[in-house]
Order: sequence, then structure tokens, then C-alpha cells
Amino acid sequence: MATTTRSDQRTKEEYLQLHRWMCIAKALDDRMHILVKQGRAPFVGSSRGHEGIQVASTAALTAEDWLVPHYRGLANAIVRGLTMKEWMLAVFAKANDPLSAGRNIPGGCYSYRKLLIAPVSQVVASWIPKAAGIAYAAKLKGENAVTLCTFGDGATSQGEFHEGVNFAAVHKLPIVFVCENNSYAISVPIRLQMANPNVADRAAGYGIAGITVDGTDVPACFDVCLEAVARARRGEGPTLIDAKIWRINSHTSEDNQLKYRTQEELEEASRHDPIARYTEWLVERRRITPDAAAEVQAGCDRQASEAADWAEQQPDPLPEDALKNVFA
Ligand SMILES: Cc1ncc(C[n+]2csc(CCOP(=O)(O)OP(=O)(O)O)c2C)c(N)n1
Repeated sequence: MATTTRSDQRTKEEYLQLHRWMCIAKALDDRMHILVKQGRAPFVGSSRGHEGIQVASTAALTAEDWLVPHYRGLANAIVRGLTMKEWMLAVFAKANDPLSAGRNIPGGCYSYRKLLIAPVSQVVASWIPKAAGIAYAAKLKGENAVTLCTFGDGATSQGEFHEGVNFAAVHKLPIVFVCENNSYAISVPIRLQMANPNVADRAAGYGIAGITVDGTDVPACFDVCLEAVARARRGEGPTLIDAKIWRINSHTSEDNQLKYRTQEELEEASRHDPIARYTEWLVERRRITPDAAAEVQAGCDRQASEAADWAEQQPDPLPEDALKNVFA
């Protein structure tokens, strides 16, 4: 999909595709929560609230570009081409799970070579220098590929954030750093994480472009990301994007956010749902009707349920394969 065209000049089909991708991510997320409650799946690291910046940043890439997302990046992976059935194979840790062959918690640690997704890790920020390395390799090889690297606000307090961004800046690497700033690292609010809540301000210290965007505003995110990818491809180096969003669900299904967020705050968070906001934007511009938008979501919900039922019936990994691909 990559060009430098502004988002308001894109085709109706492209606008609707962004909406569909978000609906797929929400459907999978909602279905996983049901499966966990039913005792059929182990875990959800929810991406609710993150979908807007995730689809916009990933849709700004071409198929030759690399994605290095954090563990909350379900919608990123959907845009790259991950199917609902593939995701559910990972949720049920099945033998033919293409993400980690049933080795890891869903979305937690995986890579997908075919879709140029590598490597997702649970070790917060560890993937940022690796993403810089991927971008460095592309530059050394004279390839045109851009790397998109995403992480949360908490990750920016880790040394790896500084090392990765600084290295990318010094070498003017073709990389876009996106902080999906939901203002929480599990239960730690942003005021205890950094004295300046604007992550993009740090870009000046590295000598790169820094942009703050409302991460729930899909067209705004798309414009910012298209420009950042174009800047990287022109050889003008990295961009650090601070996408302000609201985490709608608990950190994971192992967490209870009511222990550290008030009911009022959670109600406010639900008013910043990027899917609802983008749907309104499409409806106002007569690109979709409310009924058609609801039908898209309902269709995705049905498919997510069918994908789960299908995946649950697939073969489990064989006991004798337990140490396959384990190197140490
Ligand atoms: C190095 C490291 N320290 C701590 C943890 C435990 N941990 C897992 S997720 C997380 C919060 C990260 O917050 P943030 O980067 O803001 O991303 P978010 O989960 O909010 O999307 C923490 C502390 C970890 N996985 N790795």
C-alpha cells in the first residue's frame, strides 16, 4: 500500500480495509477473552484501544518492509496478512501454529518469516536494538526496506530503547519507531515512568524527527506514518512517533486494572476506542453506513468464533517434539 499520498486522497476501498482490519483484531481479542473465561485458552494480552495506530502504521509499509512489533501488536500482524485461523492456532498452541509452533503464550514471543515479522519478545524493549539491526542490514545491503518498530511507553525507560534509537539515528537508518503510549506499564502510570510524558520530545536529543499524534485518530496516524516511512525510504533517517492512546482492557487477562484505575477512568478510556471513532469518521463522510459497519464487525466476530472452533480441533504438538527448535 505504500506511497506518500496523504490519507485523505486514498480510495474508498483502502479506507474500508483499515476498518475491516481493526474489526478483525477486535473480534479475535473479544473471542480470546471468552475462550480464557471458558478455560479453553490460556491468556490474552489485549490490543483493545491500540488498533488505530497499529493498522495505520502497518498499512504505511510495503510487503518488502519489516515489522518488529511488541507483544500487543495483533492488529499489526493482521495487516501484514496473518489470518484468523493462524492466530487461533497460536492461541491453542497447536502443532501447526506458524508463529511459535505452539511454544509460546499467544502473541507473546513469535516471528513469522513469510510476513517479515520478527521477532516479538516478552522481554520489554529487547526488540528495539534488533529492529535497528534489521534496518542496518537493509541499509548495508542497499535494499529499499523500511523497518517499523513498535513498543509501549514503559519500554522507553529501558536502556535498549536508548541504544536502539541512538544507533539508528547515528547511522540514519530506514526505521520508524512508534511508541503506542497507553500511559501504563502494567499498573505503573506514566507520571511514575517519565518526567516528560511526551516521548517524541526525546527525538531532538537523538537528532531525529519526533512527532506526537492522537493514536485513536486513524487518518491522522496514517498521514504521520506515511510521511515517516517516506522519510526513511528517502534516506533521511528514523522518526520517533508518540501515539497517545488509551488502554481499554487490563494489561493482560492475568491482571485486574480495577485495582489501580478508577471506574471513571475506565469509562473515559472506552470513549477513546479508535474503532468507534474511525467508524464515525467513515459514516460522516458517507463511506459506510452504521448498519454496514455493524455487519462488518458481526461478520468478523462470526469468523473469529469459527476460527477458534476449527483451531481447537487441530493436532497438538507431539511430546517427542518438545525440544525441537530449542537451542540451549
Ligand atoms: C525487561 C522486562 N521487565 C519487565 C517485564 C514485565 N513486563 C511485561 S509487560 C510490562 C509493561 C510494559 O509496558 P509498556 O512498555 O508501556 O507496554 P504495554 O504493555 O503498556 O503495551 C512489564 C513491566 C518484562 N516482560 N521484561
